[in-house]
Amino acid sequence: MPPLVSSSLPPSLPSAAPLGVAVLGAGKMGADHIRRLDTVISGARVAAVADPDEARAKSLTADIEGCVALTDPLAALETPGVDAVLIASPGPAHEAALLAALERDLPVLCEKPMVPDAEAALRVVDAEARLGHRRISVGFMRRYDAEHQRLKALLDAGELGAPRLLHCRHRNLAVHPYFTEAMLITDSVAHEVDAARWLLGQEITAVQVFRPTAHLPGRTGIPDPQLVILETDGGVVVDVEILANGGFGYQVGTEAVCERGTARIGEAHGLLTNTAGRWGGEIAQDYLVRFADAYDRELRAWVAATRRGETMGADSWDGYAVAAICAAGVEAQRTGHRVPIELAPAPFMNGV
Ligand code: ISE
Repeated sequence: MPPLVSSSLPPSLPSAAPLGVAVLGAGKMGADHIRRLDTVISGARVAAVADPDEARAKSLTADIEGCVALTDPLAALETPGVDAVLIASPGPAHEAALLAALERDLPVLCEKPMVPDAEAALRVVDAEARLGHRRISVGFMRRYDAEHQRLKALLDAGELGAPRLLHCRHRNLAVHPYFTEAMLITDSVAHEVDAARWLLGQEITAVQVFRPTAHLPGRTGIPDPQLVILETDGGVVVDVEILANGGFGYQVGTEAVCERGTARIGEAHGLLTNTAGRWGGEIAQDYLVRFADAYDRELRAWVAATRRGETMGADSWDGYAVAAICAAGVEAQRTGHRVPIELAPAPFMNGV
């Protein structure tokens, strides 16, 4: 495989014009990105939106000048003035959209998971390698969260010595009725898988999942919470508490235990009050609120990088690695066994 270069301008982008973005998927995440691109991020405009629900696409784009609302994602990629693609459709639709974007040599920001299964992820990695330059950035937004960035800088600086353990907790208020037990790993713990690889600069080599035997199934009947143990090639153990239906709010936190100290992020956000002999604070109810700044920073970085002809953040290899590790995680969840992970040979140098 040829080494991939990351610098190649989008084929159709005139230098001073805003980056025309086609947004595929206008659900919760897509709608938030459409708003962000339209009102928060400079240097870009929403040129097309495609969603199977045409009425929804139309209502979200009614006030956006020059934006077309469509049902067909391929038609969105072909819309005049589209220079780049933001994929926010459900995971199973990602592979076709990514391959179509690569065929047209369009830069892509793809929401996580890049694709839900490892074989499909490898097909995407190979298609980008054949193209010969990087076009894909994967939207693991924690890499853009200020607290996660500070933790990474601290670990990289080595001030606390080598990391030994990461304790992670990931608690959702509630998940949709369509959420399956496997999605606890592929949709939720996927974030910790990416964050651990990125924070530590190490690869994950084995996974084990502990499910409570005495549980009160939530609305979805998912045994909740579960404990996922990841081992890395650098000898670090990462434990992840994943809670689907916590019922009180959205909490994401990590504590690194290192040779000479510990560091913790994700404790408290927002307003803290002191009154009537009590102190208290607010818990964000949702990832769109908890990580709002991270999403803003991520999109700003993507637009700027794309305008320079570059990609940023997690790449397609990271997308593949997370898919493969999560597939092993689902097997571990199903069997109760420790599952070793073997990644395919990397077709090009990657971020880890
Ligand atoms: C959701 O898709 C996300 O990406 C959230 O960040 C995560 O916390 C949640 O569990 C997922 O379902």
